[in-house]
Amino acid sequence: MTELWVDGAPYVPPTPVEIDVKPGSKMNPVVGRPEGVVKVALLSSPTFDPLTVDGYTLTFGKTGKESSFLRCDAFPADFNRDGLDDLLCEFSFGATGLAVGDTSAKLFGKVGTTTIAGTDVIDVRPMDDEPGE
Ligand SMILES: [Ca+2]
Ligand SMILES: [Ca+2]
Repeated sequence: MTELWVDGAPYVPPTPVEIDVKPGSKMNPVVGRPEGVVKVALLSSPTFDPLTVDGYTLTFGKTGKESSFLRCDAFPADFNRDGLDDLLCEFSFGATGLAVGDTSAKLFGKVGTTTIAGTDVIDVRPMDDEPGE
């Protein structure tokens, strides 16, 4: 069996986690304003507690590797009403590499030595087009 090595360590594929760009919105319209903020909820599952993620390892954007992290809420909330508390984090749109016409966004982060990965749809709108929900 061939082992893939990355940066001197065996490659372990990221653990998929569920994320929700703009909780409460399905199409996730985001105005492409450089100073804008994109809210992304990290959704809990029986095997994933977002509070165990080190916020400063979170990257989010077109490829998921963009250093756009701003902050996470201090208090978790249950955004998808499944009884498990989720964590809302904020990212700087200008650093996401996302542009008008992009339809998906990715997120990576670390829990200890485990890499997590999530993706969601996004609808990047021109700056003169205020989005509906
Ligand atoms: Ca959403
Ligand atoms: Ca939840």
